[in-house]
Order: sequence, then C-alpha cells, then structure tokens
Amino acid sequence: MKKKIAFITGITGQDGSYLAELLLKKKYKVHGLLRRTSVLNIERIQDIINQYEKKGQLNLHYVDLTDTASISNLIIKYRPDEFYNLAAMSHVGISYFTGEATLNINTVASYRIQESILRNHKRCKFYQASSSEMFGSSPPPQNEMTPFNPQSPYGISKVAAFHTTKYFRQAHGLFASNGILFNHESPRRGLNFVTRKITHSLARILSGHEKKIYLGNISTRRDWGHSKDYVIGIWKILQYKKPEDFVISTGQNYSIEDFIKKVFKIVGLNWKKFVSTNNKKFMRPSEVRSLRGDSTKARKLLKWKPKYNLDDLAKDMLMNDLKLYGMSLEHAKKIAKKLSKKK
Ligand code: NAP
Ligand code: G4F
Repeated sequence: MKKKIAFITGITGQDGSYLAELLLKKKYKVHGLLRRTSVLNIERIQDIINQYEKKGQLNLHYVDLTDTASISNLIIKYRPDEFYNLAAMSHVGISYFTGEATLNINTVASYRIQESILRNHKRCKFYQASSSEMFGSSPPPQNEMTPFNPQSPYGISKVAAFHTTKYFRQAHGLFASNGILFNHESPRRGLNFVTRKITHSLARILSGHEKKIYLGNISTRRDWGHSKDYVIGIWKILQYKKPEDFVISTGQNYSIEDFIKKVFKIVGLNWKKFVSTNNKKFMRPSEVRSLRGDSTKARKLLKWKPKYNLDDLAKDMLMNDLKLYGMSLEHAKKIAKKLSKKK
C-alpha cells in the first residue's frame, strides 16, 4: 500500500517533534517544513533525523511561511495526504509585544496554506492548531460551543485562524479541522512556559546554578495534559470520517501554585523559600483566569483519552531536567534536605 504523506509546519517545536515521531512509527512519509535560523534548531528532532532521514522517510524543507510560493511549490511537488499546521508564535506573554507578527504567522500563514491547498491539491486534509486561549474570559468548563473571548494578540490570532479553517471547510469543501487543544507540556516544552520554567529552574537551584524562581501571577488555573497524549488527538482528528472541530483536554484544572507545590514535593523542598511571585516582568496586561476543557466530543467520537495525569507529567518533566544537570532523584532529594536546613 502507498505510504501516506504528511506535511508538518512547526516540526522543530514540542508538538511537531512528537507528532513526527508518531507518524513515522505509523509508516507515513513525513515532510517537515522549517524556517531558517542563524543557529540550527533541530534538537528536538535530531533522533528522528538520524533514524529516518537517510531512508527517505523524513524530509526537511526550508520554508518561509510569509512566502506563498515556497509553500505552494512543495504542495504541488509532493501532493500530501495530510497537512498539520503547527507553526506559530506560540507564547501568549510575548504576543503582547509582537502582535502584528503574531497575526501574520498565526493567522495569515494559515490562510495562505489553506488557499494553496484549495488551488493546488484539494483532497489534502488540513489540521489547524487552535487553542483554548481563544476562550479567554469565557468561564469553564469550555467546549466546542463556548463563545470565544480572547484576551491577547495570540488569542485573537488563533480565533481568526479558527474561523479561516471553518471558512475553507464550509465555503470551499476542504477537509479542514480545528483541534482546540488545552495547555499541554512535556520535557520538550520551551523553557519560558510556566511549567517548564518551574521544573527547569528547580533543577538549576538544586545544582547550584540559581537561587530563586521569578514568576508572575500564580493564581491562574490551567488544564494541563502531556503533549505525547495530545498529538494522538491531533492525528485522530484528521482520521475522523468528516472534518470537524474538537476540544482536547484532561477536564481537570489546577493553579500555577498547585503545580509549583507538586514539583517541589517530589524532591521534598518548601517552595515558598525559593519562589518569588507577582514580578512585573511576567504579569500580563490581561489574563485568562481559568481554563478547564470539556472534551466529551473527542472522547466519544475519536475514542481519545489522555494517559498522563498532572502528577505523572510533573514527574516526567522534573526527572528530565534533573538529568540535564547530572542529578538522579535520590541525589536531588539529598541536596534538597541540605538546602532546607541551610535556610
Ligand atoms: P512550540 O514548541 O513553540 O513550537 C512552535 C513551532 O512553530 C516551532 O517549530 C517554531 O520554529 C515554529 N515557528 C514559530 N514561528 C515561526 C515562523 N515565523 N516561521 C516558521 N515556523 C515558525 O509550540 P507547541 O507547544 O509545539 O505548539 C504547537 C502549536 O499548537 C502552535 O501553533 C501552538 O500555538 C498550538 N497550541 C499549543 C498548545 C500548548 O499548550 N502547547 C495549546 C494549544 C495550541 P522554531 O523551532 O524555529 O522556533
Ligand atoms: O505557560 P504559559 O505561558 O501558558 P499560556 O499562556 O496558558 O499559553 C499556553 O497555552 C495555550 C493554550 O491555552 C497555548 F495556546 C499557548 O500556545 C501556550 O502553549 O502561562 C500559563 C499561566 C499564565 O496565566 C501566566 O500568566 O502562567 C502564568 N505565569 C505566571 N508566571 C507565567 C509566569 N507564565 C510564564 N510563561 N512565565 C512566568 O514567569
């Protein structure tokens, strides 16, 4: 049987790297579309490059998502079966400073890709990485029927891309679906998202590289899952018999403070002595106070459900960061004991 061909934008990111691994295991031919950076940024996909690139099952292409021809040429040449659009300026806090660029890459590029699919290869299925940030100030639980009330340029950009996807589906008959994913993390999470910042900084504190973690508002609540579980949801959305929009979430939410407590408890350290909160630099002009997703639709129609809970996730992330600094959990606990006595 002919191997399926998938395109992934954002393959160098957290989700892109896990999704590529999943599809390669499923025998897809994967084409990763990446941007040129002055320092090569392929850390998260180095293992799959080693394993699959020479065999021709993984191909990487430099593309600029503001350049229609660079996208269209690849679609015309390889005629993908599935197109996963994961590339984005994905940091909400930074989007307050780079609103125009955020809209350009998160919204206009999505429009550009879908228009190119429509003109050049209409039977290609399209996935848009939509976000729970779109719900903004709408109170939880949030599902596919909840109104969008975005609170950031990032949220606005994702709402516009969501509607763009619906438009190509309804007006032009594209198989175009939105996955409305709630927060998901992993050891591959970027260092400036709050969960990874906490696990990574704790490893730095224990290894003597840092004294404190400086955070913003720790009262906000998020519904956190594991990226490994969520990329299965992403794939299932495009395997569904028709294009539709799906919420992917755990259904549980916790505050940032709860997450800090969980992580510090793993090594037995009192968090209050090591965390500084409400730092201006990390406060946002408007906040999304509480996200908790109702993913009944995905669980019923896609038979999707997460394996990881927040304790598993916190442990997976912290163990990875301890390892980065040459520590086992036992060693980390010993250092924590000494630090507790010192203060
Ligand atoms: P991520 O780790 O920040 O990865 C983002 C990817 O987009 C990276 O590969 C990045 O390339 C690429 N990218 C950024 N700007 C680009 C540009 N101008 N041109 C080309 N590529 C660009 O994000 P993620 O957590 O994997 O999220 C994947 C997608 O899901 C994003 O669209 C995000 O908005 C959305 N989403 C994420 C979550 C979540 O909680 N993780 C929840 C809902 C939705 P570089 O590696 O070169 O920077
Ligand atoms: O980890 P965060 O930056 O994630 P946020 O803003 O919820 O966005 C993430 O999830 C979205 C899905 O809902 C994605 F679409 C988006 O791409 C991204 O993956 O912040 C979480 C919360 C916020 O309330 C923030 O104000 O943590 C609070 N926070 C407190 N101190 C902090 C910090 N966030 C960051 N990044 N850094 C801090 O020092």
